[in-house]
Amino acid sequence: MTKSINPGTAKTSRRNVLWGSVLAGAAAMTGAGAMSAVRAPRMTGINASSAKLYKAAAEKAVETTAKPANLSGYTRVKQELVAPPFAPAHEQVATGGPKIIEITMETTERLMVVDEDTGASVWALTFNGSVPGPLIICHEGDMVELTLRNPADSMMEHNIDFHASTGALGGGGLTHVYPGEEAVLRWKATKPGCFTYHCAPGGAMIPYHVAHGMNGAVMVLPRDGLKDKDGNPLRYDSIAYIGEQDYYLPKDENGEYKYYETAGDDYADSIEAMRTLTPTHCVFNGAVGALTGENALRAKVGETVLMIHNQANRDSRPHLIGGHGNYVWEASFTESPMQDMETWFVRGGCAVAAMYTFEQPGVYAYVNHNLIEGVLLGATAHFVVDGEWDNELMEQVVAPRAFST
Ligand SMILES: [Cu+2]
Repeated sequence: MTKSINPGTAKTSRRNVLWGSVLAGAAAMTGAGAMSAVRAPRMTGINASSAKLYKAAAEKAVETTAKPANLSGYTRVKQELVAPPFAPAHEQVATGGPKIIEITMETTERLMVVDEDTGASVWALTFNGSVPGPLIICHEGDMVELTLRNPADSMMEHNIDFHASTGALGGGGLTHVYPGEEAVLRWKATKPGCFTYHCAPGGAMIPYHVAHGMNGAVMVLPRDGLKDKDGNPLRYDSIAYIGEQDYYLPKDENGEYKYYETAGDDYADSIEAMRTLTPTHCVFNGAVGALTGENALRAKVGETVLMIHNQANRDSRPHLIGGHGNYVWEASFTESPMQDMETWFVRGGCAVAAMYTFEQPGVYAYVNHNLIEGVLLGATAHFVVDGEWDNELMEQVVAPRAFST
């Protein structure tokens, strides 16, 4: 793939148009269509219908009788985003009035090894270089103000669709940035819960970017924090932010994973692999083993962990082996949490929060309890928990021994 077929390098006059996004969206479609004409001839129809959607959404956004947003009463703060599995510094209960939370993300394209054993690799399309992209945390009533930058040496155009936001394709129509461009989007967090965000640059490029890692989560906390069904406060000691990623990595005629020189080179092969709907990998945080062994998550007996599980593309069923979901917010923080669950459900295109207080030391595997995906395809993380064993809860009464018949 050369940059010349990347629509992002084509100069247009789109910025002469108010908001820019009408043509940006349309250009994205044309671009994706042009690319697919070269690499995957049957994509045109899909891209054309997506183009209509983009155009309609962006036109709605540019209807200019809209009043300017009233930003009085908001305090501006910056949130330093950090790489997963960690969470940015935040308050569990909001102090003061609503905030405008300023964040910056870069759309970074980078070659990542997905499985060292097989050499499987992917040109990951990322927010800030990680799969998943960083966790963003705000409170209901805050505004998130994102500066989205696409570095000049990128091969592709990118944008972001925040499921937590309202309007204009979740911001997808207003954040479409070509290499060398930046855009700033502000949206109000009106619904409390955990939500996916992902890149959605149009047509077949939408699943292509999402299946190459371009997704992450926002947590919108209630202003007065999390509560159980009786209204009692629930607090956590730490957050484990886990992004589940399904990859569809092309193989050669010998069954070996293919290597590509540049981001986007795998486009036609990937589309073909994606059409099988059969992932070659389901991994946590980008790669096999990203959260096991030396990279395992850590906790102590008595500590409460909030596990945030993001899956932008596909259903999942997290299960903490040896533990439970004491409180699980499968849908939103508006609903009372479900309690004492063995396995919970993450709808594809969703992020879910589950809270657990460790009661025993040891290694806990956190898996997708489709165990084929959890074990064979990679969706396993480990918590290593220190502390005192409690024989009341479990005891090996007799160690394995031969028995006489
Ligand atoms: Cu993208």
